[in-house]
Amino acid sequence: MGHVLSKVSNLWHGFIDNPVQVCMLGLDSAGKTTVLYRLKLKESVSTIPTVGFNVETIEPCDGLTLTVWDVGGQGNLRSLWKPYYQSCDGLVYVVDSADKARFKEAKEVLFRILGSSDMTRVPVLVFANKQDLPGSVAAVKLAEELELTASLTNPWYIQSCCALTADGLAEGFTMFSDMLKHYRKQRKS
Ligand SMILES: Nc1nc2c(ncn2[C@@H]2O[C@H](COP(=O)(O)OP(=O)(O)O)[C@@H](O)[C@H]2O)c(=O)[nH]1
Ligand SMILES: [Mg+2]
Repeated sequence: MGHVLSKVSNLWHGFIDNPVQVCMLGLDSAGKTTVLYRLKLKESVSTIPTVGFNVETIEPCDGLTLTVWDVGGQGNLRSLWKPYYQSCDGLVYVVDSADKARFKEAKEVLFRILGSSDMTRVPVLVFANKQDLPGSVAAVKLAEELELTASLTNPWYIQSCCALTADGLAEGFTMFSDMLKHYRKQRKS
């Protein structure tokens, strides 16, 4: 586990001068908080628990701030989230790959988020989480279910993972940090 965490930490050293703000979203119970605790290298998980609005922010390593909250079931995007969206350089979207009944909701919510003008062209990493569960759907199949290939115009990557064991997390964040670096270069030029 320690090896995985230090690998993830090393990825962000290139961002120290200009830190990256990443939003991690997903339906409730997708596994976001579990991912968060796998990345909690340093101190400081701060939580704002308000009814129906639960935001966690951590700085797992220098150069990276992760802000995490549950989405879904709320209709419109809440105005309370606006400040987080506006400062967001990238999106990590966590999906429970075994919860087939909610794939449609997960897809609709993802596209609603990316429909916000602040999110145009930001890189998206989708974690196909809970791969250890029987009946979980493989990442390729989940990409179809979520219509990523057909409809997603942002740069994206899907990574299968198991947040409980941390399998796949370092791989996903490696790809994601490359996408973020590329995105920054493009924005500058
Ligand atoms: N089997 C399995 N359970 C997981 C995995 N990731 C999270 N969980 C469980 O799913 C439940 C919801 O996880 P949590 O991180 O609280 O989801 P959140 O609502 O998105 O923050 C908890 O019981 C976790 O232990 C995983 O990869 N495999
Ligand atoms: Mg949570």
